[in-house]
Amino acid sequence: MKPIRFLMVGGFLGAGKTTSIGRLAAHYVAQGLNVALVTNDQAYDLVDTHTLRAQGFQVGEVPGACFCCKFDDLIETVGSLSDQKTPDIVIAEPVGSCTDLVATVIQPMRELFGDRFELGPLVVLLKPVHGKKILAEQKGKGFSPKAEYIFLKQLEEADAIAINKIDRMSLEDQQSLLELVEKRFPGVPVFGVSARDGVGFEKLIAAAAAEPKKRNQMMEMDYQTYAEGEAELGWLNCQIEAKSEAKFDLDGLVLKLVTGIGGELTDTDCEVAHLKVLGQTMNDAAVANLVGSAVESELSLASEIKTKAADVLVNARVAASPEELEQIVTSITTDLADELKIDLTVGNMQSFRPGKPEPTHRSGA
Ligand SMILES: Nc1nc2c(ncn2[C@@H]2O[C@H](COP(=O)(O)OP(=O)(O)O)[C@@H](O)[C@H]2O)c(=O)[nH]1
Ligand SMILES: [Mg+2]
Repeated sequence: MKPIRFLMVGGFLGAGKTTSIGRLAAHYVAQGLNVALVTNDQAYDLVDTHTLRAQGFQVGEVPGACFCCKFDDLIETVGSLSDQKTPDIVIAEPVGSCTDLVATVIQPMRELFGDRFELGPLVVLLKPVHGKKILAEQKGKGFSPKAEYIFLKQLEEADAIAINKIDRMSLEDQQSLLELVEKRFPGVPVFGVSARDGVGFEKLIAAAAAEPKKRNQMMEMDYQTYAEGEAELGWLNCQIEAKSEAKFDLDGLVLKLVTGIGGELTDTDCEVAHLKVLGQTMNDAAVANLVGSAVESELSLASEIKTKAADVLVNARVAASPEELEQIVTSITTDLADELKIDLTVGNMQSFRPGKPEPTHRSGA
């Protein structure tokens, strides 16, 4: 049997992985290939899974911890995607606070299941909002040095680095970021791309088709700093049931939730890594995102509908304690329910700090 090509698109929280994977998958489908996707998160109820399924893709999910700690679940999920028709390509999205993926996922897959999988390169997206500050070693608000350690380790292990969201950057900014990356990671292919509008995407497609680089040894990793950096990011996923006698604007609701929660977090000096809210009905969906405290909230998927009922999912990853995060999400939801005259019932609250990463396997070479 022909091996399944296995690709991962990595990068920090909010870098544009889900957006890129959707575009990459559409490219392979247009070539007549059978594509399946795998999402991953520390918690359950993932916005990304819904976003990619809404685009018509077959999506498996590995919730509860990152791929490296749930290696067997990843293999099983990929296996279940083959139930109907074996995919030609599987594209997996690792958790945006996860790193050391070559040693703990790609290399073990090669060693243990080399007959089933053809392992592709690790393409990592650079998130400019936080990347510029971290690479230029600027002082000021943002993440702690331990969270920045994860950001840099993700880039260090990349086979190729794609600076995403160039549609929002001047040519000068693109050039200076490119130079910072080249200086810090010499020899690694780096290019600019916009996953949203497709500019430069042919370079990402080419990078994903390339052979992974030969590694004589795995990246050095300080698991203590990694664990502490991850634990500084509070995690919250919850559901909100929205109901009203009169129809309400679904896009307005998801955007107001993100803007309200994001505003409160920024006011309390808690750096947002990624806050996303999905609102959906049987047939329609709206998604709003915030990817940093210094940027604006945005509606990334408009439903353009008014409805009397919707299911809402909130996924927040923020440099804040889970208690603080939960309190802010709950109080903003209560305020919005009053303001918009909608019943908003919060349920299935999961809020925590990610536990210490304990990979199932870690390859030495
Ligand atoms: N302007 C712009 N926004 C983008 C681009 N790619 C992704 N985004 C937005 O960035 C946010 C996070 O994207 P997402 O794909 O969910 O990031 P992930 O957390 O890495 O999976 C969303 O609002 C996207 O619409 C891009 O190329 N340009
Ligand atoms: Mg994502």
